[in-house]
Amino acid sequence: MRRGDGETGRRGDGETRRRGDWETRRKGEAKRNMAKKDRSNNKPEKNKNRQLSTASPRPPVSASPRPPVSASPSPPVSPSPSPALVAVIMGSQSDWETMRHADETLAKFGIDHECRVISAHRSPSLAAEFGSSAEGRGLEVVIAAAGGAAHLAGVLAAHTTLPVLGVPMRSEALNGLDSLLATVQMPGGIPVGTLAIGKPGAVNAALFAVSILANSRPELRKKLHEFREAQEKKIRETTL
Ligand code: RP5
Repeated sequence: MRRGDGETGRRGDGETRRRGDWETRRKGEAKRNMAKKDRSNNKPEKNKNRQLSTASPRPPVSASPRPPVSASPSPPVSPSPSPALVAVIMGSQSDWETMRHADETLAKFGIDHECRVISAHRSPSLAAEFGSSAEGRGLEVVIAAAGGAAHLAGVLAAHTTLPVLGVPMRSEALNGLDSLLATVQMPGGIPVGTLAIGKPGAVNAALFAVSILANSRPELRKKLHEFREAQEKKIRETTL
């Protein structure tokens, strides 16, 4: 027996009004339920969207291939053997004012050398090309000068087993402390011999290169001794 029928049957006319009341209540209730259903139908929709936006995969960073690092050709490193024993490499032409002291020192000792600008970050493939071919070209020592985030010496050292001497350039922002730390703090495995910041580093890198070359060249060893003696003589003769 359905609940509504039974009740109506038992309670007669008086009950009809109550049934009417009940009908009204039922309709009202149905209406409220409908409204509630509508509301709850909207809610999951909202949640669904939120869930979707969280669960949806991230848009790919970029599907397009990277543009080439540089479209313009860099001057190639000559693959032919070089008469130069030492290379003086610097990250920018602006380093020349400092690095010309390395050039002059090497010239004083009569060392064949080459000077050129190669940047680890502005011409990375040229840096790799130079480092990889240095030994084959007959170079014996590489001097690398750079300023700021000065990774040139480390990058060249990564491509060659020749001794690489780093010269930190005096930078505008941090006075060369940045260059010094970037050059000297090589993780174990790829050594860079780091000299002083600026001009003294440039001179000493050249003298260090001469010392290395002098190991197998007695005439250079002799020249180094003479250089030291002349320096000492100058100090001894100094009067104030
Ligand atoms: C380094 O950035 C160079 O070795 C140079 O010392 C420094 C500043 O270069 P520029 O902006 O003067 O070319 O790569």
